[in-house]
Amino acid sequence: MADDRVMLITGASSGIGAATARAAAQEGYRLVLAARSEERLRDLAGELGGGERAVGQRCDVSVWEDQEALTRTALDRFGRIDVVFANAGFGGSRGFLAESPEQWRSMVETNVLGAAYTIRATLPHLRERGSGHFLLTSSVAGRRVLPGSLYSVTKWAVTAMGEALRQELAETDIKVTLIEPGMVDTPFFDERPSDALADEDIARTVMFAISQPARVDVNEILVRPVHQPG
Ligand code: NJP
Repeated sequence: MADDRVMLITGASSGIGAATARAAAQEGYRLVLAARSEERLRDLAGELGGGERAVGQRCDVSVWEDQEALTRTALDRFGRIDVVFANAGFGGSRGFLAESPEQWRSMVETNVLGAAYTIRATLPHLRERGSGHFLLTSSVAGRRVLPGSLYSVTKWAVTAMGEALRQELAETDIKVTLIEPGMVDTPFFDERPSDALADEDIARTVMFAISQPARVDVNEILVRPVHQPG
């Protein structure tokens, strides 16, 4: 229907983002799906009803012009954005001599700047409407420091970003939620972990946060698999 709520998801081509898209579609959301893998987005948008229900758009979150274009597509296609899920991100090997300087740049630009750009591109619309909901995927690693982990540092930045945004928007009806997963079995890992959460476990936490009454703002949700100690 033309007035169904709209969720924009970055990092929607796999894992947590794709699972959340499926869960949200079940609840009647129209979807704007963003990532760099166009083909996967096209397939997922098709699976979720295509045209009137879901659109996929290539967007490198570290590129401001891509983010502006993404918001434009959402508004041109659906006329509104109710929920913004800034979820794109990736990790790498731990150690301050691991990976390469280029990999570090890309990780910081994706995980930190990318989330900030998503907020910046969509905030004018949410402010104009006076309502809406931002969710940012941080991590358990954004709550505790992991040895030698620049990834953990980027997720601490995302945790701070969520709280900074929440405080900025506290005078409005716009909500902000940090999603902080423990280990989740997704393509995030080159070798798939055992004893991990499933992507749909995190999708359910997102759906929980966005289905609360208007007066309730769930600020953060940290979810570990039962056997994860740290
Ligand atoms: O991993 P994966 P998750 N621009 O690899 C996209 C956090 N997290 O679902 O661009 C735009 O299946 C990439 O798409 P593509 C994690 O840090 C995870 O687990 O096509 N998009 C894909 O859709 C991340 O923030 C665990 O390659 C970009 C998506 O991001 C979020 O959960 C634990 C992009 C990654 O999907 C989703 O990761 C935790 C770019 N520049 C936090 N770069 C875990 N899995 O255990 C990547 O605490 N993407």
